[in-house]
Amino acid sequence: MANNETDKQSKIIDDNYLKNPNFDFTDEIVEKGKKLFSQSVKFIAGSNSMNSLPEETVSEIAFSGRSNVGKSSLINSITGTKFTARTSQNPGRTQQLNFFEVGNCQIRLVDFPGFGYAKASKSSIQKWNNLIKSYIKYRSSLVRVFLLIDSRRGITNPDRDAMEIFNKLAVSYQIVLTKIDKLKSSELISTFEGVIKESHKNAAAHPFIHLTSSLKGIGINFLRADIARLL
Ligand SMILES: Nc1nc2c(ncn2[C@@H]2O[C@H](COP(=O)(O)OP(=O)(O)OP(=O)(O)O)[C@@H](O)[C@H]2O)c(=O)[nH]1
Ligand SMILES: [Mg+2]
Repeated sequence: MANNETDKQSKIIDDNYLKNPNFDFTDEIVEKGKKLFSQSVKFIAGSNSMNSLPEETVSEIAFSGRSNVGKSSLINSITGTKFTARTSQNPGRTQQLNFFEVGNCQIRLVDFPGFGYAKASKSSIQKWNNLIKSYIKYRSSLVRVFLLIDSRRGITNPDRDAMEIFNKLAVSYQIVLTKIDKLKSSELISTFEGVIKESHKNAAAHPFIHLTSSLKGIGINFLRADIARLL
């Protein structure tokens, strides 16, 4: 992307954070986020059934969204590691709930399988969806769900289905736009505005929407800060 495009994009990001009435990232909370994720991160469990989940001893933050939206990449970016969560060009890489523990059992990040992955068999899609639903419904240590939306597409029907489930279960979720490095600034503005408008109609949606690029490291410190707030 040309440099002036990058500058324009940086301006949109500044405006998103600085002019948003829900902006409340102090230097202190940003530092707390950085410090949290300067610690080591380890994979502790991969679960494909409710019976095999790790014990609920630590608060958990889940990363949900369509297949290939960039969930595993975002976890790697937040934790500052390249290979903590496995990523792939091919949708359907993550096939179970993967749990990563940060620091000395301070918080866990949970990498979800993607929903809406057409190539998987119907029975495995059903199984993953049921597992995700049960996990969200019954996991009392779950403190926040991030719903990742590909900024090139904006909110699509599978995302709407997920939002409806979160609303029904009264699970607090927060939208994160991913891969913003792939958009021109004009496209980013129009997607962003559309997403804000639609998300405000959803009771359980957190009013602050993150703009991120795992590739370029954009928006990652604010995500770290929002996670650190939940400790
Ligand atoms: N340009 C760009 N590509 C990205 C970004 N984040 C992820 N990708 C690419 O998108 C593809 C999918 O990324 P993953 O992180 O594996 O996506 P996922 O949501 O975990 O996918 P599933 O596990 O299949 O549900 C990979 O080829 C990544 O390199 C980003 O910020 N910018
Ligand atoms: Mg994945």
